[in-house]
Amino acid sequence: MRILSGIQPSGRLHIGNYFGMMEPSIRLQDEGEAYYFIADYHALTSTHDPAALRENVRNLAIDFLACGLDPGKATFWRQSDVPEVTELAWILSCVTPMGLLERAVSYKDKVSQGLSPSHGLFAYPVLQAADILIFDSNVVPVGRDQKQHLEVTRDIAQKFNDRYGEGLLVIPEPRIREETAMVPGLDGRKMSKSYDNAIDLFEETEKKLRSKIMKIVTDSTPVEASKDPEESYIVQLYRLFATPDEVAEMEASFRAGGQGYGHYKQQLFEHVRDHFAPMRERREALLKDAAYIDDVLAEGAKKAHAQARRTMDRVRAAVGM
Ligand code: AQP
Repeated sequence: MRILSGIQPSGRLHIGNYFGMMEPSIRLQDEGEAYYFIADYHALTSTHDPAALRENVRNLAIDFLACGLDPGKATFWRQSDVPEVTELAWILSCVTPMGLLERAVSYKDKVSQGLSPSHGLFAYPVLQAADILIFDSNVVPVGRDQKQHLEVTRDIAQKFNDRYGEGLLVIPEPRIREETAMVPGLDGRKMSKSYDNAIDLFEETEKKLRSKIMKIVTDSTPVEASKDPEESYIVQLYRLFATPDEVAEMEASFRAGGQGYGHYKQQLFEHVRDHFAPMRERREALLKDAAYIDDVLAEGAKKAHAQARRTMDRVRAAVGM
């Protein structure tokens, strides 16, 4: 089984990225051949400062390694080190119906958030399809926001196979875990950099982390009154970090009343801090080892490149090149 996933170097990572993509990818690296990449071509749709892009790539590599990505098990590279994906994206563009892309909600979302409506942003799902298909990927671990893009990838692969030959491209399956499919942000919408509602994976200080968590939106139920845990973003986030017993205890305490939301936020803060403490420590060490990061990405690029070339030989021959 080949597992593939990518993540954009478009700024600081948040715990939605972690639970939606990074943590499942890290777990899956023991279950098959894992291929994970830093999607810097994709980031060009939103990051236009070259120095910032370089820095984001490096920081993302450090953060992913600190969280447990093991380059001994997984191939880990920078997307632009395998430029063949852009060639495949063009070839796939020629079998992609416009209607398929016009229906993509993510393009409309991003434009409504203020991103410039470039052709790159519109064609983003085709490049994403190329990323996945060039590595003959079987399984793609993602958050729920990527479900439609995965469907687009499957449609494009099928259209290519219908035109040029059954079985030429492997049709991938998304892997979306219900419990972490949509991590809520401070305001209950999907946690996202663009909504300014994110808790960073590595907030600069404990104080900053705590003050972020204290900003989680709550209602005005009085301290002594019973509260509905199902309606609380604090509980939704707590479920990601606490044991089932701890969650049951918090839920019971919500229903019983007698505690203010600040009390529960403090509990959540302690869990988040402790969960990421060992990773934070590894990150400090990695920050001092630039050569190691360069080596990991160079080694990963070599392996990914070899695989991409094999697929491209097959694809070029199939289309008549
Ligand atoms: N809130 C989330 N819950 C679960 N999964 C999430 N992902 C992102 N947010 C959540 C997953 O993270 C992976 C990387 O996605 P990306 O590189 O495309 O980043 P993104 O989705 O663009 O992240 P943001 O913060 O939402 O960025 P902006 O604001 O720029 O759009 C994907 O697997 C995604 O599902």
